Amino acid sequence: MLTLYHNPHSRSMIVHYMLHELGEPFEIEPIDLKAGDQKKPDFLSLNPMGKIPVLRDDDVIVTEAPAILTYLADKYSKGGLAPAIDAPDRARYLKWMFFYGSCFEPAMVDISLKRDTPPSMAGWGKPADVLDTLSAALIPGPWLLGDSFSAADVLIGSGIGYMLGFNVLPERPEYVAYWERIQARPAHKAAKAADAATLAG
Ligand SMILES: N[C@@H](CCC(=O)N[C@@H](CS)C(=O)NCC(=O)O)C(=O)O
Repeated sequence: MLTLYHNPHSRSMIVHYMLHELGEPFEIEPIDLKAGDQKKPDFLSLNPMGKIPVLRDDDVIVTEAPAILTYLADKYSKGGLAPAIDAPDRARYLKWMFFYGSCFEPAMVDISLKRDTPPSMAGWGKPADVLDTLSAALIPGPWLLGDSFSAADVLIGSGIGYMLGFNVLPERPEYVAYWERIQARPAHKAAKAADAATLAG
């Protein structure tokens, strides 16, 4: 059985959405971030970083959202959400799975804090280049791999939605249209509805 340690107001919503795309049964272990559940010894034994998401797959623990999505897509999507290991698109797919943590997130922090990290020191270079790289990948779309929706869209699409919501990402038409396409997916609607029901108590 798959168990997601989850709080709807956190990055674990990316994995929650992914689980709905997969259609695989799973359980939620609620984490109260304000109460500090993520810093308690039992939780730290799963993830010493004291952060969610954490996924348990029977005896296997996976942490870090991009790693969890990569794991789930490879193990459970029967090729539906990740190109096969020898498919030509696998390289492009992996690039986006790594781009999220190594370029997208740090660039968003730079923009949010109005911080100028020297581009030659930063692995993500200039935030403007991150924005333009995303734009070029999303035109014409509909997905990062063209016509094939993949776990990379679950990851990058969720990040784009989150950052548009926080007014960190500029409202470029290609970002807004992509986020609308993600939100129109039945799995995204189902994940959102499940979180809303939990929050309503
Ligand atoms: N690099 C991690 C980031 C996880 C993360 O920052 N989680 C936040 C919630 S969005 C968290 O658990 N914060 C609680 C804390 O730092 O105490 C990933 O991609 O999974």
